[in-house]
Amino acid sequence: MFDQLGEKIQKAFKKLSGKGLLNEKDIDDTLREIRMALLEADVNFKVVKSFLADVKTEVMTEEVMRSLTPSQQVIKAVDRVLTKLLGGITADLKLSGNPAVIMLAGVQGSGKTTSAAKLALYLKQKGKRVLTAACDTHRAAAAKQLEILCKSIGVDVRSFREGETADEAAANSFKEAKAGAYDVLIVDTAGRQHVDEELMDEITRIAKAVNPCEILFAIDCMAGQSAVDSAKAFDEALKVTGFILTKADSDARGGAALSVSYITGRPIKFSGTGEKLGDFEVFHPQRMSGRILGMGDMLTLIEKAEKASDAETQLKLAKKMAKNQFTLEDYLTQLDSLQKMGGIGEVLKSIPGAAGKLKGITVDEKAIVRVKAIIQSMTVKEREEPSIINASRRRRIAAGSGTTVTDVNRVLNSFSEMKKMMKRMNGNKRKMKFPFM
Ligand SMILES: Nc1nc2c(ncn2[C@@H]2O[C@H](COP(=O)(O)OP(=O)(O)OP(=O)(O)O)[C@@H](O)[C@H]2O)c(=O)[nH]1
Ligand SMILES: [Mg+2]
Repeated sequence: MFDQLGEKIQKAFKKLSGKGLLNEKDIDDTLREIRMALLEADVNFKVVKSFLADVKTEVMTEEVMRSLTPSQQVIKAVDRVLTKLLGGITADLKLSGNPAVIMLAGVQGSGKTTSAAKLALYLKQKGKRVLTAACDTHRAAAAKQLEILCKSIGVDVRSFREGETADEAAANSFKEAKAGAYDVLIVDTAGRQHVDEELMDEITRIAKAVNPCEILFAIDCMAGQSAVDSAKAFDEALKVTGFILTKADSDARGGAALSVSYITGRPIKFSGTGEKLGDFEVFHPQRMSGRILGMGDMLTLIEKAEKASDAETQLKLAKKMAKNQFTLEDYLTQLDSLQKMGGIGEVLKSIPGAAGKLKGITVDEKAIVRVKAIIQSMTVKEREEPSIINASRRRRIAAGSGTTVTDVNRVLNSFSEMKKMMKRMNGNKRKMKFPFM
């Protein structure tokens, strides 16, 4: 989402690098470029004005630090102010109550129902027992949607019953959650095209009925400043406790995401980065700023790696590598982890310094799928002992995986190269953690 903005700001920084001392004009020129970049990203003009004033104050008052060049100091100042703009420190969910109630709110189509299910999965993975409540009584299809999503992740749903109003449905869900000893109740509500009185009235009644500890407003990044306006109106009527950025994976310009926290004073707690239920991340202002400024995002990458592959599997693999027993089967496991981390492109983007260098390079994510298909078309014996794969077996594997013999040869050759490399590294008594990192 922030690709263009990041590119433009980084371009402005580039002009500073190589300069010795910076004078006020250099700084003003840079700030002017950043101003353009922010306005083009559809950031609220009031936010832009305050942002630039803060950066200038930071830069002008900053002590000269020996370890930083003048241009690095400007970057650092921008990073600090941008982090503040995005909310400062990471805001955790504050769960309290028995069960703790989280209510989702937002305008129509902003991603409430999807986010309710994503949040349920997120909490389930943290060991919580979650019940979701479908309280969008206006559309029967809405309850069905939540049911289908939650079924796919093994989370219970309580849909509204015939004749219940939304607040009655919420209150009854609360009773059931309590009786069923659930830790968390997630309440999905109805959206409207515009924030109107009727919606406010209904949602206020729901909140009264279940007393949520968190009211999360789903803000659609693609809706731009109008999303910020509705967030503000909503917050004034019913205090929200935080935001979920949705569709952050889109090519939205990012203005809404950059303005909403400043305009409302409420933190962004999560971001939705895709349609799949696992595409959901805790929002870290510091890391997001680093990403926009091209400083990479190693922490998110490490977290993703941990999620994608458990420590035990990694340890087993490391041992196998040390003994030179890494097989095609293990290779397959590694490819799975890589895919779970969002593919090669995502991983590369998170590495500091790599983001800029990736421009114009297209990563062929389908290559992973092809390699996986090839290995999956091999027998167990072949995966353990690739040397037995002769010409006729290669033809069979190619046919089985919908690829060509040349593709199969390429996979086998690169696997054999990889093993040679591991052997050399073992010989050097050097440790190797992950073949892809
Ligand atoms: N790419 C992408 N799509 C998303 C994301 N979150 C939601 N969507 C999609 O946005 C559309 C609307 O999402 P819903 O969850 O139904 O939105 P809603 O706010 O519940 O909609 P109403 O109940 O009709 O008001 C669906 O097609 C979702 O798949 C996201 O983070 N990324
Ligand atoms: Mg919905």
